[in-house]
Amino acid sequence: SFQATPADKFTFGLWTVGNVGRDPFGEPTRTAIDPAAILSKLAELGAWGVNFHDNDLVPIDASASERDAIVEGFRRALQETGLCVPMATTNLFTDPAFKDGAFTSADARVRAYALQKTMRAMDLGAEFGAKTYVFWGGREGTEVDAGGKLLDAMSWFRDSLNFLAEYSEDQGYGYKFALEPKPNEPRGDIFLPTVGSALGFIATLDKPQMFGVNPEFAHETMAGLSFPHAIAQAIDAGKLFHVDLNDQKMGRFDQDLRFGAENLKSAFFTVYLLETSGYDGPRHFDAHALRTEDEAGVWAFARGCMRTYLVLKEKVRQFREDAEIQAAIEAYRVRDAELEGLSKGYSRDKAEALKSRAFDRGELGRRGPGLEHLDQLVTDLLLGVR
Ligand code: 3MF
Ligand code: MG
Ligand code: MG
Ligand code: MG
Repeated sequence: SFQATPADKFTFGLWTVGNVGRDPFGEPTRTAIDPAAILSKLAELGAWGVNFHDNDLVPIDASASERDAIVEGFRRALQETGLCVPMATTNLFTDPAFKDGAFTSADARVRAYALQKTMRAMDLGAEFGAKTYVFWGGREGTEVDAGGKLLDAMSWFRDSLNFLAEYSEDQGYGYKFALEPKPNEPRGDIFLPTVGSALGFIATLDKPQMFGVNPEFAHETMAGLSFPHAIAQAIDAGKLFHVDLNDQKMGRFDQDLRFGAENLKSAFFTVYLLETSGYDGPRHFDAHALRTEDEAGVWAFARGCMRTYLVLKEKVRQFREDAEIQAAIEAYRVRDAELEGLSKGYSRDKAEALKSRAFDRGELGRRGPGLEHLDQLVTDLLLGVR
């Protein structure tokens, strides 16, 4: 029936179903939905949890008593709906103070304020039991490189993340941090633009084991890259700490489309990787209803994200049980125990054996791997005619 249940671990950001349809050229097309109302609808649709930026919940200029009242109300709504808060994050992009970056601002005061705001947001997330803390460096970037901060920006970013990792440990929060790469928008060029860049940067941090990535389908696609390839590399590195599911046409502005709306085959291989790799984290949707939609459209969007995921999960099951598909995959691989032994784990003998081995290059080049056949089987499966 493809009806979501909490066991599916679907989560939405308050900012996603709460999106009011503002864009750079137009005013909001919907009125804001109260967080408590969002929670009860998400629970009714079978979601498991919600995530938020500090200011999705508590306005940036709220007084201490306003904050406490909001937190109390939200806690009640969570109890009533049974939803959890597995992830939290900071809004370091909306306020004009962050217009030229937060952790990578050339203004030391902004960098210090970004640390203060993030520590307070980590406190807020911890109050609700969040265990993953996401860093999307939305304003960490430039349009103008003449300011000469490209190298400084990397060390400022590193210093901030090292500081916040220590803060988490000092407070006993137990956060795992997930860096979310994006190539551009809202900045002309955003630092750490892809999953690969983020993985490279993590290796330079003081406590790299505390850091992983939060890849987003739309972001890798905006960069012209393959999302399944990106998450495969993250999984291989043991760094897939969270995932932002949505969709996107390549080469466009940031669209945040409903999961599966545009690139069904990549969505299928995304679900395949998440479901077969042991990934145990939230299946988080970071997307929003089209600006054309009213509130009914918002809930159709949310239901659609989860439904498509579950349909694709069922397709993954069929894919793995389909004898013809599995035979085509097996036929694609040429196994050779002797050569595989020689190719792995260097020794001088193996090197000599490989160097003196005769290979039939012509034969290697002539072999047809059967990928057209295999890919059509997958197409048939996804089109529902298998
Ligand atoms: C922007 C994004 C962000 C991040 C969020 C952290 C507003 O394109 O994807 O959403 O996902 O800040 O979770
Ligand atoms: Mg995004
Ligand atoms: Mg987006
Ligand atoms: Mg995102």
